[in-house]
Amino acid sequence: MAAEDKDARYRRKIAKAKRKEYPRRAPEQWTEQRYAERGTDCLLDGVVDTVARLDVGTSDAAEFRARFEAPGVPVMLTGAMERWPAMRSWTFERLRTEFGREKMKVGEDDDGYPVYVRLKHYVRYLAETDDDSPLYVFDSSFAERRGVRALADDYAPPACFTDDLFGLVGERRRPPHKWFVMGPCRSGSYVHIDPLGTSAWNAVVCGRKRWALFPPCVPKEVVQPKHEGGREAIAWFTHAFPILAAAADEAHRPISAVQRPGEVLFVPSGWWHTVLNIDHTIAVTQNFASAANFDAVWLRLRKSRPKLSAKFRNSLLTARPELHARTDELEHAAPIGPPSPSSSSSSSSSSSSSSSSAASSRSSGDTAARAGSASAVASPVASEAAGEARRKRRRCEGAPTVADAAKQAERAGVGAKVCG
Ligand SMILES: O=C(O)CCC(=O)C(=O)O
Repeated sequence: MAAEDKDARYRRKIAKAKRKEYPRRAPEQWTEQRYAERGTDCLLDGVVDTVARLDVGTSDAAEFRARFEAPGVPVMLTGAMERWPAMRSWTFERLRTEFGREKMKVGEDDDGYPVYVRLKHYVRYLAETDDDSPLYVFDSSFAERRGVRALADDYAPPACFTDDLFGLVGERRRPPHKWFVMGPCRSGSYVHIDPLGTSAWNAVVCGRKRWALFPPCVPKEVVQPKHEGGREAIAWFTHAFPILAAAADEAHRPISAVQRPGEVLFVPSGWWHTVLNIDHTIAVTQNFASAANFDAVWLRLRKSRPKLSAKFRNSLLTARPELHARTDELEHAAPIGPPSPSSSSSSSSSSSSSSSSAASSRSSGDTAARAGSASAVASPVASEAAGEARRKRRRCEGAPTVADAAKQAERAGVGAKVCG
């Protein structure tokens, strides 16, 4: 094909993907805020990185569980990706040359169908785009598609995350749980809570990601205030972040981190989070159910996926009898905590449409479960205790704050870092 035709084809394909994902957005609206002109440094405005680092080379999974997973505290793991082939082979150039003809998911149309773009076109778009909040590859089925599944052999979950309870129901039945994530600077994920009470890890191979996190007790209307620019990560960081960073209630101030290549962020069950890519970024992220978030996961699953929850429970009988017994203890428990299922999770991989969100990609086929997770449960027997738990959540009592995060970080020997 002549170069001119190739060029026209590339433009047509990108325009078509954008139209499918945001049918009501005119082409000129993609750049109307002119964020690209402000440069990268602005994307780091106001960041004080207070998330603790834990070097997996000098600590073990037990330390991670005790200090971070059990109490539900975010942490950045270092030294966990050194042996990943991905660290050498996931470059934009190699992805283009080796997988250029393969398609990756960049969103969903209004009917929930995936929108795909060939990698060779996406890599060019990533390098050239001036879009305010560009299309974002967020692909949960890459490991099952013949053309790109080799990518899944290029990494392995860090040892801290080997407790993967949904694996018990089999690959075919389990909810989507791994995503290949790639996007240019300014792309990102709008504030959301991950589905089904799961926790997540997110590993960056290329580029930097800016994170803001809030504990589960912070109400939706606080973390998702009305602001200019739509439900885009870049608009949130530009308009909502500065206001929240100065919130009178310390618990409502975002906990910030800048994640660099080779770092893995642990996002505990029920935590709100939003991400802005500072550079062109490649990452992989997985959600998981473990003994630590079991109550939250079970209660969400039972409510939103009755058939799957029955299979899950069955599989626990032999594999994890103690957790099977826990489902009996939770028989009369109801999930408490943030948000109604439909409102809690509206992550946007690149835009305002909730149907095109990172969270919706994560929960495809599981829309009802796209829920705020509960990290605490109402006791089946003690309604008084449940009431107290609810009151505590409202007050964010005991929840880690920015100050706690800074202390944790200091203990881990990194202290607070000012970026940008
Ligand atoms: O890397 C990102 O954009 C964040 C992903 C995320 O928040 C999620 O998968 O829940």
